[in-house]
Parts: sequence; C-alpha cells; structure tokens
Amino acid sequence: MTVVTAVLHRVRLPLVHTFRTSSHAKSHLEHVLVELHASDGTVGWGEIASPSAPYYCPDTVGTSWLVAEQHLLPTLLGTELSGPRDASATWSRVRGHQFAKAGVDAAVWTLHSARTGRPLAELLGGTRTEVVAGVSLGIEDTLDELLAQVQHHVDLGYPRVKLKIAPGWDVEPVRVVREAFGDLALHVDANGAYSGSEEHLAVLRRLDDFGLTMIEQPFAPRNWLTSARFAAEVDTPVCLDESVEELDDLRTMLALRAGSVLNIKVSRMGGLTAAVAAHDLAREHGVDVWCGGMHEFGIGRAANVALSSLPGFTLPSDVSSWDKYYARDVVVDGVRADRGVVAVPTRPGVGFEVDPDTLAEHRLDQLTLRA
Ligand code: OSB
Ligand code: MG
Repeated sequence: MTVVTAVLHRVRLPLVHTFRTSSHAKSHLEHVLVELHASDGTVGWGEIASPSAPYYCPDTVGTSWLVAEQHLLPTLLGTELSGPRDASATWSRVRGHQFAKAGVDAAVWTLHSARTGRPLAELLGGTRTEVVAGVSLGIEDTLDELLAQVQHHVDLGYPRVKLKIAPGWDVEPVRVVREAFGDLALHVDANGAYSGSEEHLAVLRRLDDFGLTMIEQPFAPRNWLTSARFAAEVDTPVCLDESVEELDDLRTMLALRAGSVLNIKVSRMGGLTAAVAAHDLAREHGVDVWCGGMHEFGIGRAANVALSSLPGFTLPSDVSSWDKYYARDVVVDGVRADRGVVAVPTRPGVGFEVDPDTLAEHRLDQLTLRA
C-alpha cells in the first residue's frame, strides 16, 4: 500500500457541557482529521486529538498540524508500506509529537482495514464484540452540580465514574459522591496536579479510605519516584496516564512500581501500533489496562473502541457515547454506549461514515499534500 495524497482538516466542535480539569476549562475543541488516499483510491481517516493548549502534554493543535505537515506526511507519502505497522517506521527519527503521529498512524490503520475489508478491531488483535464504557466527569462549580452529573450518567447505565480532582476539589467531592452512590465503581484523575509535598501527600492519603478503583496520575508526569513511594504506601491502585508516552516509560513504571494500572491512550502513545505494544507488555506483567480518551470526535472514538476490544483491556474504558460531549459529530451515528456497553464496530475502515456536512460546516482550515 502506498499513500499518495493526504488532507488535513482542522475542525472545531462546541462541547455540550464545559469540561474542567485541574489545569483549565474548555467549552469547545479543535482536532485535526487526517484523510489519506492510497494509490488504488481507498481512503483512511485518523484523528489528531491534541488539546489547544500544552497543559495535558506538550503537544497542541498548532504544533501537531505543523509536525504532520512538515515531518510526518512528507516521509509517509509515496513510501511503499507492507502493512500499517510500517507507518511509524517512516517517522522513527521524529522525537515526541505523539498526538500528530497517532492521528496519521490511525489513518494508515483504517486505510489498511478499508483495503482488506477486515474490521479494525480484528486487525489489531481484538477478541471482544462489546466493551464496557465508563464516564469521565469534570470539576463542577458546586458539589450539587457534580452530584447531578453523576446521577445523570448513572441513570444512563454507566457502571464506572471517574471524577477529575485538583487541590481544593478532592476529598469532599469524593466523600459526597461515595455517600450518595454507595458502591458505584469510582476513581479519580488528578492530571498530575499534586506535588510530593507533605500537605499534598496528606490529602491524597485521605482518598485511600473511599474504596476507589484507582487514583489516576496524582503527580507530574516525570515525578516517578514520588509516584512509586506513594503507590507503596496506599492500598488504592495508582494508575498512570501522562507519565507513559513510550514503551520505555512503561518499562520504567514496571521497574519502579510507580503504578499498577495503565491508562492507554492512542494519542499519548503515538498511535495504534504503539498502543497495542503497550497493551502486550502490560499484559505480560499482569498490569490491568483500560483505554483513556481525549474527548475524541467520532473518528478517534471509533479507534479507541476497536483498541478496547483487545483482551488486556479488563477495566472500563473512557469510550462514552459521542453525544456526552457533542451535539454533532464528524461521523454519522457514531459510538454509542447502551447501559454502559459499546458494540465494537464491524464495518471495515473507521467503522462509521464520515459526515461531509459536519466537516464543511465546522472546518477552520484544510491542506492537501501529494507524493
Ligand atoms: O486525563 O483522561 C484524561 C480529557 C482531556 C485531557 C485528559 C483527560 C481527559 C479525559 C477525557 O478524561 C475522557 C474522555 O475522552 O471521555
Ligand atoms: Mg487521565
């Protein structure tokens, strides 16, 4: 397979509900869709789900566009690939820029799926026809508003709720949600907002009393030693997200026991090929994994579901229905959770029809590159 044409589409969609994490609030998102055409006319799509500002990771929508345009697509275009795993080899000299790599890599995978007529999940090694979805809930202005959000999603049947926390919004929200919802599977995600200071450690230790499924990324991404010490001290499993961008980071996590659960994100790992490799390595070491999200539009969301069908994804993934976030999506009738269960797409390619009307209405920028 040879990719002969690439089109980048920068698309902005409003969020139906403002989402606040420890770093900031967002009311709309801009992602870059990658459309690839093979010499035989088949088309593949991937999504670069970079945040707009470099708070979660160094990548932004602007840096990802630039790196895709100047460094990833020029080496990919016109290169004969024996399979989708060859794509990442074409940009092996490029350091970092995981989100841009992930979008282009996923587009090559869906292109391969469309060409072979085999579903993406099957090509990746998926073994499940359904995956369990959890929801991720942002920081709210009041505890009552948080309780209303939890209630709404529990009513929809989601079996696991993750709460974003930050210093000042941690023990209290967890306490009230635990009190109101009994033994609901609950976990928290700090997005690295806590330091190893005694004051912060004391707060995090108090979270150990609430039977949380895990505490996700309590410390800054490179704060390996604090994470290892804290993980040894508490009963609640520590999950890493931002810390693990490459397979070697996972090896570090395992060697230091800096966490015992891994959130695998296609975007953060630099693509589906790398995400599958992380799954395989974690599984060999008996580490539970689940698939995290970046509020993906329909194309990235479909890839997340396909990945979640691999056998090591034993915990609920952040693959909620598309309409939790958007009033309109870039695909027609996208990923939907029914009582917390998502059917793994069986159609080849993305698994859903890309909606040209949404693209036309919500696109801010477009660029075509040829071999
Ligand atoms: O840490 O998991 C995270 C969204 C943006 C940045 C970081 C994170 C998240 C989420 C979104 O939690 C989960 C989803 O896509 O449903
Ligand atoms: Mg996270």
